[in-house]
Amino acid sequence: MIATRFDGLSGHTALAAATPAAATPAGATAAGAEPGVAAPSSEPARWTLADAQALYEAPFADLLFRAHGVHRLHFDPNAVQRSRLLSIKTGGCPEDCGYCSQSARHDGGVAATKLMEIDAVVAEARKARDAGATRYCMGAAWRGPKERDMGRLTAMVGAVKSLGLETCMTLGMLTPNDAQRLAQAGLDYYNHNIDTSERYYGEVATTRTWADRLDTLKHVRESGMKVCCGGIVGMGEEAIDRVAFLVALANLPEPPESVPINRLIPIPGTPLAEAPPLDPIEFVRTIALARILMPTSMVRLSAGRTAMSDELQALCFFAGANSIFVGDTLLTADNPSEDHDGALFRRLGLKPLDPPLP
Ligand code: SAM
Ligand code: DTB
Ligand code: SF4
Repeated sequence: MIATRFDGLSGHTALAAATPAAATPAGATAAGAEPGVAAPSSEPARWTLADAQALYEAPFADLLFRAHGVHRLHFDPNAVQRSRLLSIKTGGCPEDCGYCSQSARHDGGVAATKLMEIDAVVAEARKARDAGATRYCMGAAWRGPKERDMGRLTAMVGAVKSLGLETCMTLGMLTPNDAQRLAQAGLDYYNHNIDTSERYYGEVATTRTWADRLDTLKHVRESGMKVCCGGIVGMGEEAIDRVAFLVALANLPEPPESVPINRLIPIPGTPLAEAPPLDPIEFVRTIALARILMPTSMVRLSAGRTAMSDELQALCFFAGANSIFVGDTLLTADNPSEDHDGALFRRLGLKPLDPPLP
């Protein structure tokens, strides 16, 4: 167990207020009685913005101690899942997300391709599995899938799953029927990010609303698939937007099982190309808060690692991140090399984390 000398965290008023059981080791409060949450017996726990903000703004050591304690309660802190991404349909997207290289509305966006054939996807997935990935995420630059694509997509899910990989897709907005068909095909997770706070969303994308994103998440949840939902930080938002975005996720009727946290990769030609870089300490605070608010979810250190030092990534793992994307490319942007990540795992004594059994 973690040393108890600084367990109370009571020196910081705001953090103490969010930690009613001050004598309890940080993070050791039973699930279902999460600190700072008024939890009426039959209702799901609800985080208030004020309690979450107090955690986010706490002294760094207190925040990290608390987040790491929560992390250790639910996960092996020395195990990190390796996931792999493939862009199965790139570019030419009609949406205007200000961060994205794949929008047809931005200058210099990547060239548009057609939906990949199943055999080509399976060949890539097999290579990823043989290189150690246990989760395979397939992304398409669409507003949403078209009826004519659904047959190929569902067959693709079955073929990739039969390799023994956990499967995830991100295809844009889904109707209830789309979600049910993907679920029936065996898709484990659907990724659909709320990306930022409701307040800031309109600064980032105008061709759809934050509420549209929640509709798709509802259809995914009702289909029985697991929800993968996170966002991007470093888009010029305020700290309170980062807090509000995580509170929104934690307060969903059921929090997402998977929470990707992306740090903006500035893409030339996009509206966010010149966004001021986010302070790395703020980034770690975001990861730590995600871990505390969603104790049993996978917190995925996603886009932006190429611009992060090993030390920053080590802090993110300590704060509760337990998945990364491996391989030289994400969807369209660069990612650290497998050699670099292998060395990072060795330096930090990390081992691969297998996905939990269904
Ligand atoms: N078209 C689908 C959609 O919007 O739901 C899926 C693809 S989209 C590329 C998936 C996520 O990747 C976005 O929601 C965003 O969080 C992240 N992302 C995209 N471009 C990024 C960038 N330049 N830097 C960091 N994250 C990015
Ligand atoms: C997510 O939140 N991050 C991944 C995954 N979901 C699909 C995508 C990151 C994309 C980074 C930019 C690019 O490669 O174009
Ligand atoms: Fe299209 Fe998705 Fe990129 Fe937005 S994030 S422009 S929806 S591919």
